[in-house]
Amino acid sequence: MSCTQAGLYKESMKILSNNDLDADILDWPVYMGQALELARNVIGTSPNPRVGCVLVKGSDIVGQGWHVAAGQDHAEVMALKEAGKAAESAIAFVSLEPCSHTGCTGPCAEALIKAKVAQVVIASIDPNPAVSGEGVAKLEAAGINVFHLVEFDQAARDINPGYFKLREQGLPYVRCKMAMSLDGRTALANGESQWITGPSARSDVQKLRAMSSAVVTGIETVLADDPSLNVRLDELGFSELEMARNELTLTEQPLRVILDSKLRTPTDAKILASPGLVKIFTTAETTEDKNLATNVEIIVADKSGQRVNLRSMLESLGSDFACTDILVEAGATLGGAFIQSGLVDELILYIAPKLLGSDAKALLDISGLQSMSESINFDIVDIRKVGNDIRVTAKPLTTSENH
Ligand code: AOF
Ligand code: ZN
Repeated sequence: MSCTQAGLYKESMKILSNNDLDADILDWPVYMGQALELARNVIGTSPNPRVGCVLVKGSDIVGQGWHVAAGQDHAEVMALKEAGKAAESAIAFVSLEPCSHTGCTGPCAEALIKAKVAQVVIASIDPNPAVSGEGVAKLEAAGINVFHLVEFDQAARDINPGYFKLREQGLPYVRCKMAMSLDGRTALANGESQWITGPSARSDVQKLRAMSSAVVTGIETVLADDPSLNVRLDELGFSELEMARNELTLTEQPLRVILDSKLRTPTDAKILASPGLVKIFTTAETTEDKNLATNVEIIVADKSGQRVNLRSMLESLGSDFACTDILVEAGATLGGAFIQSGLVDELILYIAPKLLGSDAKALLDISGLQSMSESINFDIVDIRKVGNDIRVTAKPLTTSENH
């Protein structure tokens, strides 16, 4: 269910479209745009949402804040700390409904009430059931009017696609990254494949990893390429400011996940040796004789044939490990399986300006398509040049959008 649908709102909260804005509040979209921009300051705050807050008094911004990492101050609290006494009678613009619960930190709705802000303007309702609508209710019960700038709703949700999808559908948001030559090939027939793309594209992939809660790969990739799949700070290409803002996010590696039905991961694989937690999903009957390090956990997964059931593996990453954003970095077989099962939300394709020829391996193993009407169709949402390569971001069309 979309959070803009009825049911979650308290009756008194005002839903404002840009066309409804009176002359004295015509600048509200500007401030909300700034709150959203602050939310984007940090690459990821998994499992928490990225949130930004701007406190405005008259035409002055008296405080700004954003959530830095789980366990740290929420955006509103950072902004209130900056504003101090000036927060009194200010308007708070927040990209997400202020929270009403005590989690790792106290309720932002109460902090705003205590600071005596005049009004609160939000871009989206928090889908967290511990909050959803309650933050608004708390503020209104204290006599603070809450407005929802509805035109910002989608943009606010797009800042945290995994956070919203996990709460609303029980599944994390899945990005599938692949790299290929201009003729759609990934590796020579002898398996030689590394470094199809240039250094800028590889640094871009580091950012994708840094914004993910987990990086998922298959045993075939582990055996063929022996990747680490970790975030390497020197390859991120961040400025000093970006480094400082992301310090806390970057201290933790994303979870690395190997789908390994027969439990063939070598004990000396690089992915196991680099810092961070590794989860191996398997369907093997016995897991006892594997002598793995303490950072590695073997999980006996639901089966789909002889393989790990991808949907229930994703559900488990969401519910057991609070993963909101998944990056699949796999080969043709697992990549194809993810796409064919409709579990990919975004395909991120790097295209290197080279031809590998028809003996080289194809991008994806997708078989069984009999006619054009069975093709898997996408909407291209972004194309850009990254170094000498091209990056295409595409979202699969649903069946109804296809026809
Ligand atoms: C806000 N502002 O900046 C964020 C919010 O464990 P905690 O205390 O950090 O709470 C996490 C929950 O708080 C998260 O699931 C979401 O509901 C909300 N996040 N809320 O008012 C913020 N990051
Ligand atoms: Zn909060």
